[in-house]
Amino acid sequence: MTVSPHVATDTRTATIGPVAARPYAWPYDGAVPASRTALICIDWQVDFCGPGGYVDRMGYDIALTRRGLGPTARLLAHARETGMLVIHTREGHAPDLSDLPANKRWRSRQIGAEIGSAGPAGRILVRGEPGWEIVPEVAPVPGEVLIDKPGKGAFYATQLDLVLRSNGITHILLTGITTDVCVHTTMREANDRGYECLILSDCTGATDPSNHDAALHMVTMQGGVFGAVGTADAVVEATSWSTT
Ligand code: C5J
Repeated sequence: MTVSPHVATDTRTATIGPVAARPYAWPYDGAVPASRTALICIDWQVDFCGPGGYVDRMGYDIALTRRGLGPTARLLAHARETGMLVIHTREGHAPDLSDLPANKRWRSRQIGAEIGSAGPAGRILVRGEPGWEIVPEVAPVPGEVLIDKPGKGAFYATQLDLVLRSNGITHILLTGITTDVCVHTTMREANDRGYECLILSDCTGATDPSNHDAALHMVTMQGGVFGAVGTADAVVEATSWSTT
């Protein structure tokens, strides 16, 4: 994991909100400085959206998981311009598979894409392999945070919470794949820790469109049980600047 100082390079400061979202205009507290906001890009790896990767090997359509790449690239540019903390996550296991639970390995074998086995993009879901890399469209730039995780949620067995708190982050924008698995798990984990979350519907994707829709719908229950659902354009439109 690489952490570099979160330094503003501009005399202008950006504020985000209120963002048009469901079921409430985000955030709950009206607006938030970009400096207290993190954009988390979850698992935009070849294994989840590239040819020959894990999702492809399982027989799912990678067009579904690639659908959010364009909007995410635009939102990334906005996050960099406004001074948000940008965090990228990667799901993967040590080359000796010592951090791979037996049941996760067994299940992947059932669907013909055993984690750790050799595939067209290298060993499936193994750190350091071509399939584990983030795709070029949304690749990290120097200074951005990288979180390597063995599970679905980005908080489990990682330093994510420490990084967020050390940088004064209170609000989180979520992009990535897949909507119903790693993005949702991370949103739930973040929400339970008190972070105010917005998931971007156009910056996510699932291996099954109805799962994508259902995952987003779940967020809107109970007045926004895990946060709210918005879009990249709505975040950009809700950004204002002031000069200090
Ligand atoms: C999955 C992920 N779907 N990144 N991982 O196994 O959502």
